Amino acid sequence: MKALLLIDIQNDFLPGGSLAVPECDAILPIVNHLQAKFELVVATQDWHPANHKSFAGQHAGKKVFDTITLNGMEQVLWPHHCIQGTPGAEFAEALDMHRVEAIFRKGTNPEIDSYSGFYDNGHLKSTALAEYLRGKGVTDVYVAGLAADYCVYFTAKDALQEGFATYFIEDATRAISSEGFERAKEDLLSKGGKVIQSSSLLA
Ligand code: VGL
Ligand code: ZN
Repeated sequence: MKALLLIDIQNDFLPGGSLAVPECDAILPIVNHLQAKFELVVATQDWHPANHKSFAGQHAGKKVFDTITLNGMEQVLWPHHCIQGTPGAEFAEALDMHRVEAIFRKGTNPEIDSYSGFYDNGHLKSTALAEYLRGKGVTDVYVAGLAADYCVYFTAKDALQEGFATYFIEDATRAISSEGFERAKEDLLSKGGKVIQSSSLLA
């Protein structure tokens, strides 16, 4: 059974948002069309408290995109984004949510970032997404959404590690950096993931 995971398609990552991913509005019609091809559609939602330690504003003298060590792990510092209950954290207006059966929120612990829909970045706590998918009989996971080089990539990597056949739908995602996009694809391919185009599903 195939599931489509819609990763973090939220206002703050869209044009005009605080952490806008270049050209990402192009994915919206694609992810809306794709949903009809899946028996199960699930979304993730980046959902940070206002004092989240991934925000550059929480660290005196640091700026956006600096890298620090946070609780023993490398952490990129981001602009404020996807703060719980704010418009920036809402799903994109143009995203069709009718068929989304469950929403997995992540990034709620201020002390640790959480790119993957399955685990925080330290793999300390699970969201139970893997158990949810297995409980639904899912064997194949297709990832789309934002951003390709962070949350989509980390979700796909964990999906592979959890034993799901994993497909990264290249044209249904956009990256923060083009180098990051290439690195993500290469790494997923090396781990047994597949990189596909939406046309192969829509045909
Ligand atoms: C994301 C950076 C920080 C993402 C979330 O959804 O890719 N990136 N928080
Ligand atoms: Zn975030």
